[in-house]
Amino acid sequence: MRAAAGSVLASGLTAGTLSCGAQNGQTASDGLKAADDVRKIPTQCQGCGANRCGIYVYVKDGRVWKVEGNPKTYNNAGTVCPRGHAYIKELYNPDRIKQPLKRTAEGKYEPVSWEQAFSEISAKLNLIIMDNGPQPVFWLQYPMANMPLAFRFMHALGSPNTVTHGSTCFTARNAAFNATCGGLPDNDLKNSRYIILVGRNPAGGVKLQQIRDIADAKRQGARLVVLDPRHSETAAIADDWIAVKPATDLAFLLAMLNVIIEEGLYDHQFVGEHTVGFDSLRDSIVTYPPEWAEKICDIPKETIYRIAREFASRKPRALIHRGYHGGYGSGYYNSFQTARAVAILNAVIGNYEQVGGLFLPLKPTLGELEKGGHPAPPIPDIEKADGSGVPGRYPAGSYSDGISHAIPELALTGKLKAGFVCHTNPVRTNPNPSRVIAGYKKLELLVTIDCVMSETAALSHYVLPESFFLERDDHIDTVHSGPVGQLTMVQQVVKPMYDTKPLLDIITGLSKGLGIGKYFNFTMDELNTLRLKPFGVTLDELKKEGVIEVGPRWSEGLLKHFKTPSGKIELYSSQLQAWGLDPLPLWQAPLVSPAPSDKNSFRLIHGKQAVHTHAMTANNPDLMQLSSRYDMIRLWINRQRAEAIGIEDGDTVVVSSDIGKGSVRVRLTDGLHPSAVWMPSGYGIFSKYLKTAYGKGINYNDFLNTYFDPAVGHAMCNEIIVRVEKA
Ligand SMILES: Nc1nc2c(c(=O)[nH]1)N[C@H]1C(S)=C(S)[C@@H](COP(=O)(O)OP(=O)(O)OC[C@H]3O[C@@H](n4cnc5c(=O)[nH]c(N)nc54)[C@H](O)[C@@H]3O)O[C@H]1N2
Ligand SMILES: Nc1nc2c(c(=O)[nH]1)N[C@H]1C(S)=C(S)[C@@H](COP(=O)(O)OP(=O)(O)OC[C@H]3O[C@@H](n4cnc5c(=O)[nH]c(N)nc54)[C@H](O)[C@@H]3O)O[C@H]1N2
Ligand SMILES: [Mo]
Repeated sequence: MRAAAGSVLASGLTAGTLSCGAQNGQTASDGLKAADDVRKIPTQCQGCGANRCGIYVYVKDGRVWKVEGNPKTYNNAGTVCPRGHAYIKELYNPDRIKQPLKRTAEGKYEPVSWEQAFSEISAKLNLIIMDNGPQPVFWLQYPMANMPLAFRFMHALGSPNTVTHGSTCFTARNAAFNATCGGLPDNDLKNSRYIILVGRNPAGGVKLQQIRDIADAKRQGARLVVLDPRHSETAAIADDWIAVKPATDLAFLLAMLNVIIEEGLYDHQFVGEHTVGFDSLRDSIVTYPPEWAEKICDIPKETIYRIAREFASRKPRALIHRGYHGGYGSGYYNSFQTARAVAILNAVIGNYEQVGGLFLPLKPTLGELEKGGHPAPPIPDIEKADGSGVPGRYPAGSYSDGISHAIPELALTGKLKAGFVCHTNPVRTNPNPSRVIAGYKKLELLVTIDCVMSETAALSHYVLPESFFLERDDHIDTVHSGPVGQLTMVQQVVKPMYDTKPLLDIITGLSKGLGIGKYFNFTMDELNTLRLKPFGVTLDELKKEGVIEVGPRWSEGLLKHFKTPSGKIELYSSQLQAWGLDPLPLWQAPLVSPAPSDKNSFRLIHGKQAVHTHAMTANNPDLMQLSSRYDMIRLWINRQRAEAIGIEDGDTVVVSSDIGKGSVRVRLTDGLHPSAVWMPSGYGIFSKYLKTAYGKGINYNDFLNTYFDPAVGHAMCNEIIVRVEKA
């Protein structure tokens, strides 16, 4: 199935400039008058958690005016995506929280002083800990640069329950790479000559550097192959768009392995020297020839043979991208196995630590607070309440990420009683909202730290407003990915507009009444100065430059020892075997499938649009205006399937699953596998405090049951069957 380009929207690299000045009738192209007071301050964009781009923010006559990319940052190299341009304007969004809030008995919110909020929260938490110990306390946070502050706070209280959003995003992928090569590799896209993306769409799930690298590689003659049931923005520039049936990539990949091994196309020397378990893999893979796979993944066997041979013939400068969310981050029952197959395919062609292949990035190690006389609290030696990384529960799950969508379940059973939610919005971004709401409501104490009244904030006992990123300094960040070790930081650009505080001040304020004040007796400048010590860089220098490269820089062949039990890449994993999991990648059918006899039955899949971040930018007036102007809030449906049930382009349909129902307009397209409907993931805000976003569109989580993958604990967020009917 090959179709006309299905993308309606600009990809990340083609956004125009939206400036805050435009609100005042100015535009970015207006010339500067000599009398204007203009300052240009480097900081790090917070418009998403994925890129952390280095930016310059311009302040004109005291008002934030516009943003530019910092050319020195690896992740964006001088560019800014549409969200980055618009996000600075959130500073002036009238929906921001302007002072700490406390929920009243009637469910309304009244302003309270910081002192009152701190003393009431710590008094309540002290009682909960006195009765139950610290185990039922959790902290959930999108792991931005400030995450170490949360770890310190929770460890000081004695709780191991620090959790990230990972189980709804990437934990299946991470677990598989950890088991295979002992870490999460990066992709040397730029130097690759054959790039396969499996459910990865860097032009929609934006990574600016990756799009640039793919474009560079293509200019050098690389072939780009995109496996995606949908004609994504990246499929639009691919040499091959493989419209795989969703949830069945594993069959395609196993068959590729079969061809490469059976035909002897693998890198014999690399496999012999750097991997374990090849013989077992060869014995088991014989059951998965392309003739077997084509019936499952809906791609002709000839295509599978061709892609396998082309991929192997370009070795070692060929790669399957490590992936992110859409393909196998947390989507399916077989995501862990799918990610294992990806990791192993890269290994058999010997591309690890090779130019044009995968490499384990070298992150700079920041200096320690302890060295400055601030001892760390002991790390509690207790299992996590959610069972992540615990044998017999979710053995391959990540102990450091935890399982975010288990929190409401643990609250319902009383295992968690109190918690902090910071910079994340589980009530909108976790599966099964009514269950999530029930769980969070059951907590004896819920404190949300956000800049706006998210759905989660709107359920909390206390809402503590963090200063917007342009109003604060954060913990220094190491560059998120890539071959270079860089430091960047969120730096204050303007003074706080309201009675808000940066996270360190919030935690310090809470710590006093909790008897753990001794762990928070430093300022952010003192902390950041200590963090910089090993590099011979001063805080002033970093603040002036915005980004500084401190090494180490990855180069080919650096790594000789993988952090696995054998020290090699584990094609067969004895660790997985010991945990009672499949030690080799084996076919696993998806958990649910559309009803074959029901013409209205589809799998619901979803994805990012370049102009929105998760559920957090729908309330941005500029970005929401783009959604309206380009009519982006629509459910994609395959044209023939739609016509067979009397649905026309632009019709409103009712979408229903066993747990949810909603209506939305459709977009008919040839660019989607017939078994699926595809929903943009950035809409469906139901916090009535977010006036721009409220009530626009629907969200996949409304239709998704609460699932925990048995190996990793991830959410399996594409295991959804819906009925779609004309409204
Ligand atoms: N604009 C924007 N950019 C972002 C973000 C954002 O919110 N907005 N968030 C960042 C974050 S946290 C993440 S995790 C990444 C996500 O980055 P990606 O994982 O690349 O993005 P998604 O849109 O989630 O999914 C990519 C594609 O997976 C496809 N897909 C779904 N099911 C299957 C399947 O079974 N097989 C295959 N082969 N493909 C499938 C979807 O159709 C979609 O086109 O983006 C990052 N960048
Ligand atoms: N509905 C929906 N659900 C999803 C996804 C989706 O696209 N849509 N994607 C999935 C994926 S890939 C991921 S990574 C997760 C992400 O899910 P979340 O971690 O929940 O991410 P966001 O939706 O971006 O929510 C971020 C929250 O942080 C707040 N915030 C923004 N800036 C600041 C700040 O500076 N300080 C503080 N304290 N708060 C701030 C925002 O107002 C928002 O409430 O969701 C998963 N689930
Ligand atoms: Mo994500």
